[in-house]
Order: sequence, then structure tokens, then C-alpha cells
Amino acid sequence: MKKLVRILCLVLALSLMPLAFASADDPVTISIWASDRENMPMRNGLMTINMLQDILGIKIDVQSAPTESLDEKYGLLMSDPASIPTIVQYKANKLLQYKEAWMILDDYINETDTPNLWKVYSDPVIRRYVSDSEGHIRFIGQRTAITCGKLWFYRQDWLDKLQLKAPTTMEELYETFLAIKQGDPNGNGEADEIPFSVRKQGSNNRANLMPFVNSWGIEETFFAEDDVVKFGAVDARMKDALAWLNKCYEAGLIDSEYLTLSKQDWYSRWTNEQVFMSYDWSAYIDNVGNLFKDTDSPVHIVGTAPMAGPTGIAQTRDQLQPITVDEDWNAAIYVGASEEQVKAAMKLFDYLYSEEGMLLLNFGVKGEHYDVDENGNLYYTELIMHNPDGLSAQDALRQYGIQSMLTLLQDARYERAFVSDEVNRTRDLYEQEGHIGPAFPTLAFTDEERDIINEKYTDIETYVNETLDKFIMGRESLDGFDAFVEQVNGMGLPEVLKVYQDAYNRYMGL
Ligand SMILES: [Ca+2]
Repeated sequence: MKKLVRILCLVLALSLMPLAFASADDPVTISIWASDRENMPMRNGLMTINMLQDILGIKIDVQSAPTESLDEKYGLLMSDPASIPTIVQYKANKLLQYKEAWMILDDYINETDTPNLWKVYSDPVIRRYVSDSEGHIRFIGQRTAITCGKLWFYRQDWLDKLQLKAPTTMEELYETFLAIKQGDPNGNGEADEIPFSVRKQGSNNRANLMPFVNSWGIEETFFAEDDVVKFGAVDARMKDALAWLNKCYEAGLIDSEYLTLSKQDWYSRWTNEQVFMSYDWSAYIDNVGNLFKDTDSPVHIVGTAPMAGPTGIAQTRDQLQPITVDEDWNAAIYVGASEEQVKAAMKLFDYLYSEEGMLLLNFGVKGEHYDVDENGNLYYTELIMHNPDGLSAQDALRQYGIQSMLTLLQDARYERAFVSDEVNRTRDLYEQEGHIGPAFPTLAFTDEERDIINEKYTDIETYVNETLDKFIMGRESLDGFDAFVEQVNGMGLPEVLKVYQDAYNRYMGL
């Protein structure tokens, strides 16, 4: 009994202490739900997370969500309001599906309190990317430094060996693929070359194959042409593009496993001297080249501009937008967060957008992970570029949480310092010579519009996904293309397009 009284007295004493005491000594805790990838960790204990806590005087608790079935995990999280942390980082459209769950940030982003965010989001074009259908800012975006993300690259040494000219059109590319297939550039006497091989990527496994259709002036799904929203899969031009893909597939010029190939298996095809060309993130020009580092292969990987289609269009459209809305880095603040937590979260975001924050998250600590040369250029130290534990430069950075999931603002200097001259040359070529086509914006829908999309488009998407692969692989003849279009229209595509058009008009202010 005596003991209980003592405890009660202690509790009473604590409760009578002034509140200021608690806030001065106990930092605010903010929790962050975020995608945690094996090669891109977002976890408690990362160097960057620890440093941010010290610098900002807040406590950060990362709730790591391994990327396997991330959509389901996100759905579960959102179905239980008690479990939603201060900050949720995810794709823009997924965040906007639950827009009422997020604080409206319009007033929190201003010149006085968050000057670094203000610099970016006072621009109405940038603001659009992070706004809901009523124009309210609902999250902070992943700002991209360089818009050329993915590109085509091939083995120049094989072109040289077979005395082939660099192809510049889709038809020439087909001829080049054939010559590679028949010319035995790896010299083993077998036609085992795979002229075009890609690894499966993301939720759409075709993602590294389909950008070829951009040369026909279309995209796989939604795109706008003269401000009219269209659906690429049912466009007449898609039939021609699919005919090209099917022609290549049937002749064994495109990897028959393009839907399922893992990164490791794709790498093996390269080191087995089978692959001529691919399409992937620009850094893969270097990653693939590095696979041959300790071999005597004469491999010489170079980037190439997109091939021109029938009307001369030589573009890729799946490039990075100023805010990469379809990646997992966009951050929203839960409406259930306390005022103190909201302030701490905004302080964190503003810091991530500052010069100092950019350097920490893109480069790490000066003298340790990076340094500055006499011309003021930043470069990574040996610890990163030639990591003593044998890690790639990217993995070396990411083990510290540098360039990891909390990076809300990428730095062009990072992008340039990290890659070879060949990658920089190719990216410049894409950006400066008009090879990056218009990207379709991520639109914000009203609840009613979203209902129509959920009701109609989910089935359309599944059907189109399956059928496009059947056409490419020749399991279904392209003679059936018109019937396919009719089927998709019957499933409600016109209603979905109307919704997209309305949302697009709002977005563009038309
Ligand atoms: Ca061969």
C-alpha cells in the first residue's frame, strides 16, 4: 500500500511539472511510413536519419515497409487510422486516393517558415503536381534534377565488328537486330545472341520494352495530343507498333522472357555475351559496363538516341517529370498529427529542400563521402567510388541512407558526379536534341471520377495488359486488333476517357 501511495505521489508530482519542461527536453517524435527496398533502405539507424535527428532536434521513427506487395500494405495502413504515422511516403496517385487523410499544406508553405519549399512550390506549374482536384497542396513531392531517366544503349563493339552502321530508324533497327542475330558477333558459332533484352521492372513488366511505341507518337495508356486525351493501346498507330514488336519477337530478336527476366538473369545474359541492346535507367550504361570490368571482353557500351518511327518521331516519353509523382518518395502529413508534429514534419521537409539538406541526402558528409575540387565541382570519395567492401557506388551511398527513400530533392550535381562521361553525353543528347516527348501528367480526380475509374478501368487495364503481350508474342493475331478495340470500348473506355479529359482540362486550366 505504501508503495502504491509513493507511485501516486510521483505521478502527481510529474503531472504538476510545467509543460515547457517536457517540450524542451523531449524532442517531438515524428513517425514516417516509407517503402524500404533491399537496394534502397529506409530504416531506423541509417546515418542520414541519425544526422537529421541531431540537426533538427526531432526524433524520427521510421516504419519500414518492405516493397513486396507494397500496395496491399498501404491499403492496410490506410484502413486503420490508429496506425497511420505522422508522415506517409508513397506514390502521388495513391496518396490522393485518400486525400482527406492528409493535411492541406497551402498555408504551411510560405516564405517565412519554409523558405526552401516556397522557392519550389510558389511556381504554379510545380504546384500542380502536388495538388488535389481542388488545387490544395496535399503532399511534398520528389523533385527531380534531370528529366532524362531512361535511355537505350547498345554494344558499339558489335556494330564495329560486323561493320554495321548505327541504326537511326525503327526499320533500320530491325535490320540491325537481324544482322546481330545472324552475324555471330560473340564468335561462338551459334545464333545465341539476343539482340534486345530487358529486365522486368516495376508493376508493369513490359515497362522497358514498350517505350519503342513512343516512336509511333503514342504511349501505352493515356496520353494527350493537342490537348485531347487518348488511350494508346487502342490507337490505330498501336497496331503498327505491335506489328513491329511482333515481327522482332517472332524472329527471336526480342528476349522471349522480357516479362519475367530478373535483374540477375539479365546481367547473366550480358556477361554471357548474348545481349546487344537494352533500355533502362541511364546509370545502367555504367552498371552493365562494370559487369565486364575484370574480363577481357572488348565490350563497349554506348547510349543511343531513340529510333525514328514512320513519321520521323524519335522520342521517349516515360521520362522523369519535375516532380516524380509515380515514385514512392512523395510525402504527406496525416491529419491526425499533433500541431507540434506537423511543425516538425514541415521543418524536416524544408531542410530536405535546403542546400545543406540536399548535400547531406545526395552526397553525405564532406571529407567522408564527398569532396569539392579546385573548380568547385563535387565528387565522391574513394569510400564511395571504390568501396573497400566491394559495394557498387550506388550501394555504398545507400547503406548510409544517402540517395535513399527520404531524398525529396535530387541534385543535378549528384546526377552528374555519379555517372560516366558516356551517361552524361547521352542524357545531354536526349535533353538537348528533343528526344524527350511530352509526359502525361498524373491527374487529380474527384471522388465521383475515381468511382468511374475503379468501376471501369480496373478491368480494362487487366484485359489490355494481357492482350498486348499476346499480340507481341503472337499468341493472338493482329488481325484481331479491331475486335480488341471494340471490346475495350464496350468495357467503358469512352466513359473513362471523359473522366480523364475533365481532370486533364482542370489540370491544364483549359
Ligand atoms: Ca553467337
